[in-house]
Amino acid sequence: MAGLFLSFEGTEGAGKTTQIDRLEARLVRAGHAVLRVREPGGTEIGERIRAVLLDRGHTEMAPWTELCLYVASRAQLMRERILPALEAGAIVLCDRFGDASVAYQGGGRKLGRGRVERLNAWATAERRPDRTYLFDLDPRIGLARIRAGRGAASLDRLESEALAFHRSVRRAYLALARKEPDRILQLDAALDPDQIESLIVADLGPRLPR
Ligand code: Z5A
Repeated sequence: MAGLFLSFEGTEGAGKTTQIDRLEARLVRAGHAVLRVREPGGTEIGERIRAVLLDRGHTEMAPWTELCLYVASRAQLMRERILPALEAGAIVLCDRFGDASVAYQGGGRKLGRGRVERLNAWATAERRPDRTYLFDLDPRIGLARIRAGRGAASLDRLESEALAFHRSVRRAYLALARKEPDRILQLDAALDPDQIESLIVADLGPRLPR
């Protein structure tokens, strides 16, 4: 399939949105067709699922319910927006994708990597990102960045989990990066934003459509 599918992953406050903003602007300036989406969400149905998932009042949500909702949002996003954009030759910038379910639900909620990966394959028509940028950061630093930016009262349901949960998520992401070094580029998210941008641009250059 034509097009280029890029995903951006990592724990909270690691700087994904900051870098996607910069990359999107750079690619559009260079004349590329770009689709930018986020997970959960990115479609009308997905944004409604997102509201259910991140609602701090939903403390009773079972881990399997949580996983199925993330995967449902992904299935919709894939069919409605990502696959058509790739078929049209666009560069897709996706703020989180299937690896997030492996890390958060497989690792953080302890549902197991293999089962989450099988669900992901089914929901995404087995189309995986061509390249994934993993922003690795001590969760204490990431959560402090979010509190400084938004205030502690605005943390969503997942962000409000205990530090041990966020550490499990980080370990699961690092295990994925070790397992798939050809797809996943691990970045030190404690670096300065300009340095991180340079690393991404250098890596992406040879992969861009001419
Ligand atoms: N989730 C899941 O459990 N399972 C799944 O399958 C999927 C998701 C797909 C979605 O939240 C939640 O759903 C997420 C995972 C879970 N939850 N948690 N917890 P979201 O979409 O609302 O948020 P997010 O994806 O976690 O993004 P974020 O936390 O808002 O952070 P970010 O995009 O990585 O960072 P940022 O907004 O670019 O930067 C945060 C702050 O740090 C900001 O003030 C920046 O100015 C600053 N910043 C950025 N870069 C730097 C550097 N390099 N140095 C210093 N400061 C920086």
